[in-house]
Amino acid sequence: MPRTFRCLAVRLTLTVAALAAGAAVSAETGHDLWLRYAPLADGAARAAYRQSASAIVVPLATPTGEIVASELKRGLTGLLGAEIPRADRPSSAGAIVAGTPASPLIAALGWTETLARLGDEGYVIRAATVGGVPATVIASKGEAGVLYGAFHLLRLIQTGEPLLRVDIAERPRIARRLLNHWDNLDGSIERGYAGRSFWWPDRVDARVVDYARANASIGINGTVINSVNANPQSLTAPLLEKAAAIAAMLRPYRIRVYLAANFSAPRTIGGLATNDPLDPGVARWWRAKADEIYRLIPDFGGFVVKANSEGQPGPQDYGRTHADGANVLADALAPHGGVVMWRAFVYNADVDPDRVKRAYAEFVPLDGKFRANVFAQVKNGPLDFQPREPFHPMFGAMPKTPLMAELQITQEYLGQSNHLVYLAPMWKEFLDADTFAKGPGSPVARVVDGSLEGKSDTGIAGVANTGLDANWTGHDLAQANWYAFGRLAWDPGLGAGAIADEWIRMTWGDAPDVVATIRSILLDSREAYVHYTMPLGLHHLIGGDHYAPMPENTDSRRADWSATFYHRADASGIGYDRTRAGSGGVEQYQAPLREWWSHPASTPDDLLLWFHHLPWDYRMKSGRTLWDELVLSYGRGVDEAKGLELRWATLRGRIDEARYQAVLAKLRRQSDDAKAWRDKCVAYFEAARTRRP
Ligand code: GCW
Repeated sequence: MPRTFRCLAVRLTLTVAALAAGAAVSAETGHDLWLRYAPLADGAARAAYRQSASAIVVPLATPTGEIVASELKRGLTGLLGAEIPRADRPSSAGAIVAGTPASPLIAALGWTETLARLGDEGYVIRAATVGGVPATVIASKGEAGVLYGAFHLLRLIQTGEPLLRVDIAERPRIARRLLNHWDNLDGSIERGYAGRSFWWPDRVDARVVDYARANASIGINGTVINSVNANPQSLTAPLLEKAAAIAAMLRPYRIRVYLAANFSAPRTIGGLATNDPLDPGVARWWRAKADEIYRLIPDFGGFVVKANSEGQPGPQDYGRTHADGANVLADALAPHGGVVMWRAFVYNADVDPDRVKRAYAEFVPLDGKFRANVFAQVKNGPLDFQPREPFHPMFGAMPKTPLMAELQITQEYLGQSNHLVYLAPMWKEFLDADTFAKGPGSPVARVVDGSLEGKSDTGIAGVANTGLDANWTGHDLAQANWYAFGRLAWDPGLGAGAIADEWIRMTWGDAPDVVATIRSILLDSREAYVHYTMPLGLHHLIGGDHYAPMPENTDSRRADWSATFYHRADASGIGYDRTRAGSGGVEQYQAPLREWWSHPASTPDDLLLWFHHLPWDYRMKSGRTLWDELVLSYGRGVDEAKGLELRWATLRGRIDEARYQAVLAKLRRQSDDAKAWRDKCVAYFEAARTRRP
């Protein structure tokens, strides 16, 4: 066939394929996230589900019950392409019944014991006979569980799971599943790459409702609505009233509001002469402030505090400890049931020459000194949200203190909203990492969920990647990270691939080839990013924007904001020596990790230069020299980034054109940026390697 005809034929085939895909190719903005409820493509499946969805019965006359009913209606109507009516009781086969044992319909099922075991947020979804007719029941002891169960049921349909003989029992493994918004009161967002804030300075109501729905659908039950670099004004009466109005909107979705508090509030907004946590007047001030907050927000969650970190005020300004500081706030909140999440993101230079050792050095000696309602909030790694870090050694080292894990959904150091990096594999690496705190089989996930050390209050926080951009997250594929965070917070045992599958089916469609292609793109993206930015355990090769490669960065303000401080590349070699001969960072890990990571041969390649400074001709496990391996990795990353783009290009006509093009443009940029990373880093290290000492 002559070339022009061949092109025409290909184009025609594509058009026909696009038409066949029908609704799937209509323009989409991404606003609907994974709650698009697009009609199921498979007519037989639609018909089968309609048999199981003849009516919606929600005997729960509360705001949450109303949300459950309207979400089921919206979801089922969209997915099944027919109006599903609401009813007071099931009258024909196939009703969907959702409620708590407060309703006689649910109480009559005799499930009380099971529901008690699953708690207020847990639920069952089961086929049962209700009022004499076969039904699918969503039941929970609490309203939150009914809400979560309703979203789960919709997810079953969205992902093509059969409802016949359904028998599901779920409960969250972690109690507090929070988003942290680094939103400033002027509407800007620190490290936000998807537009301005929807809380400040003025609440954007339509956004807030959809935000609440999205979070409820993945089990998020709390949100910190202002930045940890907290403006003390956040705790003044007018802003507390704004917070209360937000809390009122989120409450029926079972999301509690928390606030970031500035430790200097007693002085700056209270007019006191000091913030000294041991001063009785300061303690009184915090108690009165807590009382005021709870009058406005009866279910207020508590405070997150960044103290004595990056210039923020804190108890050390008065010669007091982090425990003294946390406890004064904790005592004020305790009568109301609130908690303090005291951040362990501290790295004061006088504590230790190695930045990654400082938080452990300051906090671990305080284990047992915090009030029961204090969490230490600890980032996944000891540096700062790098593309790859070993887990933070505080996990497993503070058996008496609840530790709230802090993950970053916004991709500050991971390409921001330009690069696709699906974060679930990275978070799984963290959650599955064995701390050896109680011998082998002591993963971080079991520290965080409390089971390893018998902790009752548990939590995990994700720094949000949302903003006012039409698609919420800037990059359409970054929505997957918000989704994955919620799913892992609910159950850290879920797999990154399984979560990706769910998200893709709900967000893009369920044609097997589409799912497989997007899945492979997502799952390969994190390792690709590591390869072309910071391979072999290198870290912090950036400047102040935390985006572009800047291995030459030597920051005059602080050595530990530099790149050279970490890679230490010169003619003798490259990497940060954290063995006993170096900074001794390995000592903060339990045996046998500290032994393994003391020797290059027993350190995994992908953390090699995190723990070791090695000569360029060091022989890697592959047989190659370190230098060759490094260059290879940069090149591989570039190829992999290109591969993401090429695989995406095969989706043309298989998904809606608007999002197809938007993502393609981002992946092209990513592919170009990957080359820039490779070229800059390889040239820089080559020069360092060959420079005469
Ligand atoms: O990652 C760093 C960021 C800061 C941030 C800080 C923190 C909110 O560069 O922007 O401040 O961490 O976590 O406190």
